[in-house]
Amino acid sequence: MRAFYHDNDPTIDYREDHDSGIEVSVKELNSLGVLYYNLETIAEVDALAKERNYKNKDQIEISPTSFGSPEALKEKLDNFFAEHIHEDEEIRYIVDGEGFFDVRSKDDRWIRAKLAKNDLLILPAGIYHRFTLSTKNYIKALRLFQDEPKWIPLNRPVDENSYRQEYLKSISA
Ligand code: KMT
Ligand code: NI
Repeated sequence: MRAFYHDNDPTIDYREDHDSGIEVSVKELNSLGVLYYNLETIAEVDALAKERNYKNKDQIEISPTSFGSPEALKEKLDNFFAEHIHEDEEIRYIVDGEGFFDVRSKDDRWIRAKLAKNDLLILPAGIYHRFTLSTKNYIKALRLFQDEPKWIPLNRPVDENSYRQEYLKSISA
């Protein structure tokens, strides 16, 4: 995993790294409520899941042939890349491939976490974020959840949302 400020260059394909060269530490991610782990085995993932009361998991694979048609794939990718929040934690463990999770800094800039195999990221409920594939066009990831999958994206702006409000409170403490 490498985290850095996004360069915000609209002339470069969005699947490129967009690395501004300004690195972001795990400590800085933690101050946004974002947790990062590097786990070698599924047993370690299962242990973490148990600790956080996650009872279920599924696997998502995204490649140019996923989701049936190119149109269906594009719709999925567009949804992932639209800035949004969830009312639940978003936990992703990368099994293979790579991808970018972008989260908003306290001053509303994009911080990009480039995740590859064995990286696990936890995004707290209420944080504005988005996801994209890299130019490798391939990721296989585990998604963990407590009961029913509740990953309905609520697109920005949802500033009045109570989970958003709670999140802002949690990072200002
Ligand atoms: C999300 O909610 O943004 C996603 O699930 C992205 C795909 S997980 C690799
Ligand atoms: Ni999301």
